[in-house]
Amino acid sequence: MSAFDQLNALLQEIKSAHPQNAEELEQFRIRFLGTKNVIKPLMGEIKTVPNEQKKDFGQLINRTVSAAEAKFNALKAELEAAAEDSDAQHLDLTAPGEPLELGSRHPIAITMNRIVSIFERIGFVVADGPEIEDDWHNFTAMNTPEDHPARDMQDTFYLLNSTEMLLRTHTSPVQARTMTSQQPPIRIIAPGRVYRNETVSARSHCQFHQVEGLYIDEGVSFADMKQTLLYFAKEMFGAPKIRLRPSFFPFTEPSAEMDVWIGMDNERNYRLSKGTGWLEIMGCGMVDPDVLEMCGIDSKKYSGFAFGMGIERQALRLYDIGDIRYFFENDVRFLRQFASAM
Ligand code: 2U9
Repeated sequence: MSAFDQLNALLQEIKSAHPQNAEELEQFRIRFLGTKNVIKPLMGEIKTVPNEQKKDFGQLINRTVSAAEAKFNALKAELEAAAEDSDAQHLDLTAPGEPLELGSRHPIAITMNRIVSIFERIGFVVADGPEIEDDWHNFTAMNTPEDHPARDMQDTFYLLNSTEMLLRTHTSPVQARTMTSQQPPIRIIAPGRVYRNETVSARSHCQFHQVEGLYIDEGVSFADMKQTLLYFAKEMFGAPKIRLRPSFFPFTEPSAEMDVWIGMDNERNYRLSKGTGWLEIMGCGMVDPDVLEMCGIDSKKYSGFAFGMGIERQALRLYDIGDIRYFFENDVRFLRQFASAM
């Protein structure tokens, strides 16, 4: 048989081949495409072919090799698709699922949610507002004088040297926005992140969280505030009693600091209360009539109380954490410890 005929026979064989499985496909590959394939020896035969047929012979070689490659690739794809199909048919829908990595709530969120839900139970609704505020809502409406140190560039983050726009220093502008957009009764709780230009240390940070509350209606009194805060102290800390000490804030008059009784019958409470049994929790007071008027509320008809507390400080105590910076590092070895606290 001439080299021509042998090649043509191989080409026919390639075209009609149909391996049924991976093993037969491998046999096909070895025979036609392997290092010792059957086409190779015929390539050497080109020297025995008459000159005028050399070109045709070369082309036939190329066609045979190409046909082998094309057939191999097509059959390989076919077998792989069939294997996938049969995998799908063997899908065991009753097999146990892959376990999912569960995240956990951040300790600040847990603490904030606890505080918020205690006030929600007595009719407060959550309000929120922008973290980038204007000077009016953050300071002017809150009765903060022009020369108050909080307004200083040293203490507050202003945007691009603007004197108008800043990162809110408390959540109070949320209450100012509510008062300018609706009339009493107003009973809101404003949780959120606030910013102050402070050196970061174990005790302070340039960002932290607050929950503030505001209640305005006809005839709201200091006694209403005391009773509301006592309810909160009982729910949050299981405290039997509270104590109010005189204080000062530009936006409330009179103003007070609230302490809760945690006692000192164990070492931890003795240490937390510095040997007094009292733990300082929040500031509070009757909303200054000037603040009401500035936000469009008639101070002769309405009165109200407000309070505010820092969340980090509560969470540090609640979980006995020694350094505020842990809250913002997002180290999972720290965060994982609150997985069951919700
Ligand atoms: C309006 C009127 C009054 C919110 C209040 C405090 C007292 C207070 C601080 C505690 C430590 C914030 O976390 S802290 O830095 N806050 O002591 N906040 S009364 O008074 C308001 C708010 C809004 C319209």
